[in-house]
Amino acid sequence: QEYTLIKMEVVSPFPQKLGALEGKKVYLAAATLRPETMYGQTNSWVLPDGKYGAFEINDEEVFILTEKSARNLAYQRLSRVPQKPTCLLELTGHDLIGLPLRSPLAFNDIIYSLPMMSVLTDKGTGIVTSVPSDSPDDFMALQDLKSKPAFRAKFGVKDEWVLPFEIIPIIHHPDFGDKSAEKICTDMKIQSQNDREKLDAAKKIIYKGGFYEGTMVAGEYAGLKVQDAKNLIKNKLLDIGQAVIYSEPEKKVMSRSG
Ligand code: ZZB
Repeated sequence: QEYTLIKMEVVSPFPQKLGALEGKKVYLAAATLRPETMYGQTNSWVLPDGKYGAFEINDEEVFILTEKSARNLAYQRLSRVPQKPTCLLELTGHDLIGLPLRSPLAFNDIIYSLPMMSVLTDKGTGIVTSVPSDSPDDFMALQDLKSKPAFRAKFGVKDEWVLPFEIIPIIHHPDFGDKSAEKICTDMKIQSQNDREKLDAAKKIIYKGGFYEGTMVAGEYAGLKVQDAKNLIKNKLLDIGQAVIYSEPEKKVMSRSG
């Protein structure tokens, strides 16, 4: 599986927990298959109890991600010491909640790192960027945080990290319109981010239509088919140094989308 790693820059000053990293360029590195949706990012997702680390990519740059993904990166020439991940700081998802981020292409200037229960720490980097316009999982997880003050309180999530963030139309989907994730979650009466079976079905449907028949309605390539815009946007992010390619060895079990 080949992902695009989006470099979501942690905005300084860092909180105490990340104090040791001050002076470096620190990024949450989010693995995505949908670089064309980056305009609509509203937050990033971490698993609260997940284990993460701050790994040196070169002399200046540090990526926060899982150890497993740091090891894979080290074999892809993305480590300060060749083939060896070096960890400056061990962290948990809880330490990352509330970090202010500046993310490539996002229309929102600053977005925040938030908890999501379905983040898998053995897939990608364990850091996920959230595009609630086009991802049913992201839509429901953001909805849960918006509609349940107790859920925010449980993880120390401040209102201003969540409530101001609206769904941004990015892709026109032939069957589901400009906010396809919201539409399909409503149509399928999905209740929460834990509605696993329905969310997997919704994701499959949205993926297909969005990719094969979707049209960009935002950003530099508005008007283009998603199929045509995808690689242009991905290559642009790579060219300007705001993303890198990350490959993951195939697992025995296929990923949910096949
Ligand atoms: C932004 C985005 C926008 C995504 C969208 C999807 C969609 P797959 O096919 O199962 O491999 N993802 C990445 N890593 C993780 C993880 N560790 N745990 C949970 N989710 C993760 O799915 C790849 C997608 O799953 C990635 O692409 C990422 O979310 C998420 F509009 O990035 B995506 C219909 C989906 N739309």
